[in-house]
Amino acid sequence: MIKVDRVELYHVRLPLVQPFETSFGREDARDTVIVAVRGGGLMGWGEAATSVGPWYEYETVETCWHVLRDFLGPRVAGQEMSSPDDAARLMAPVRGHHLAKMGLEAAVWDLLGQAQGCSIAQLLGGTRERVAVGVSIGVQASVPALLDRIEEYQAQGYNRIKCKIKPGWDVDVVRQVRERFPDVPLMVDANSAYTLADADRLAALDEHDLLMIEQPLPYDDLVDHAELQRRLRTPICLDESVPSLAAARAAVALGSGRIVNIKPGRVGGLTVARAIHDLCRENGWPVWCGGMLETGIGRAHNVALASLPGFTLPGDISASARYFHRDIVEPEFVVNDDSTMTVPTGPGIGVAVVPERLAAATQRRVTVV
Ligand code: NPQ
Ligand code: MG
Repeated sequence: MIKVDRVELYHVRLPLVQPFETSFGREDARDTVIVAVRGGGLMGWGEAATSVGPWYEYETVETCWHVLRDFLGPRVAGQEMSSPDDAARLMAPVRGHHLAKMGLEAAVWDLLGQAQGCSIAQLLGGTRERVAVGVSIGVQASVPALLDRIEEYQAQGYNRIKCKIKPGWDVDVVRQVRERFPDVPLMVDANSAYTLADADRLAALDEHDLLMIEQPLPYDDLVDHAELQRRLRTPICLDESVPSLAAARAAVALGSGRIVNIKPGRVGGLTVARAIHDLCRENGWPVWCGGMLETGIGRAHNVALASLPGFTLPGDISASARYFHRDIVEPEFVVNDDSTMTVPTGPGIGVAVVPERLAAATQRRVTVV
């Protein structure tokens, strides 16, 4: 049992080493909200991996700030926690705002892990010491630039490659990637850039032996995803279409795909993320851990989640250096030369937040008592 004395929010901005471009836009820096909870002389850390605009998710830095400061923070501050489920229960009356909820729930996981001397992977029931990882590559200026990028990442240890696609940057690009790298474990992510009217175009990807096509259709259209899956040989992986356990159940029932990308932020916490993992496992759907360009804090929670047994496909969990000149945690996350990442074993997130680096990246700060 540990009492949360206070909740602190940090709006953090870290420049990206290269801009990241998807079908929904392009960003040069990461703006996220870091959440700290103090209690029992300890400090737990979480990340609401939001962004400046409502493109990937409807949440933004401003909505996370507002909802954490005015609703979620006050519900958790001053309360006794015996398990992270207590935090999830206290936050449940707030509808939606999953990224914000994950930030605070994750901080409580870290706090309780530290108090109990357990890593978050241990608390979750993780079974792996290393998790398989890959790299997600944004839309590039040209195909040769993309091929160079892939080569660069392979040299850094990444095996599985994910390319972002959008209309005008899809079948032809994938064909050229396949010609150059015939054996690379390859997948694509459309971030909802297509409709069912593009089914033939997407079916043209079938011949390129992709691991999966991620989120081809709109985020709320499980029925069309099911229809598209019937027309494709390549497995569809759902990302944006699975914001909750209920949505995962619907997707399985409808056959809207065959794989789920689980991001603890998108689903509103590690507790729900684990429940979706369990459901998928019972139904024979492999899962993998997605990423939202998190700092080392969110990254630590992702790595812990990916140590669960159903995470049988490589995650979008890359080294800190893939995104940032310098991460705000120590040690930074690195990729091993067999395309794995080692799960931290220390208490809580198992890495230390470096106060000077956090301070240097902080745009504003507020305390919720
Ligand atoms: C995805 N992530 O799987 C997301 C998309 C995403 C690693 O491909 C700022 C800039 C925030 C880009 C959050 C990866 C973002 C972002 C999510 C991209 O769909
Ligand atoms: Mg995705």
